[in-house]
Amino acid sequence: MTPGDYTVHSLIQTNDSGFALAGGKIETSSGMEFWLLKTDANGNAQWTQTYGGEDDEGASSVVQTIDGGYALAGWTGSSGAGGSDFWLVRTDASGIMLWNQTYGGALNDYSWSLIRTTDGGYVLAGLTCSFDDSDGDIWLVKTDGNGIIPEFLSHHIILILMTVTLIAAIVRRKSA
Ligand SMILES: [Ca+2]
Ligand SMILES: [Ca+2]
Repeated sequence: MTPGDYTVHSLIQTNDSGFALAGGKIETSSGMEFWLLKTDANGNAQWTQTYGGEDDEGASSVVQTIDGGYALAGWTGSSGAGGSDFWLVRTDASGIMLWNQTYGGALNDYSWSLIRTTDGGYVLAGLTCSFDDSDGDIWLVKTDGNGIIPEFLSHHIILILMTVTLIAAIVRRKSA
């Protein structure tokens, strides 16, 4: 592939009877990028957006969110924990990025599928070489509506509770 080339990996119908297509676009300066194209009901392009860093990233999935925005998932080599990581990008209805999150370990991790869950969160599925037994495992990542993995959240809550308990114990000892 050369600069200007595209790949398409995902197609959905949007809530205005148009379509959204997601994949990768090769840029001259920044390698492959996430690429999102919105069309009207007749397939006429309305707008297109790209997202990414200096290294390669590719979008494998797009879903529409309740507010008319979009969530794209795929992989990025530009940020994260090392190699490629799962990458989740949330946009508004015009494709402007609102936030993004990476998930993964030191080796290559590729997200190939994305769904929106009934609780307003997301589930990404793909391949992980970071958290596997030998030559790659399937990896499911469940996040809340902000792309945060709830386990991380509960770890933080436990840490806060432990800190509060410790401070309370110190205060009790000092006042005793
Ligand atoms: Ca890139
Ligand atoms: Ca990784």
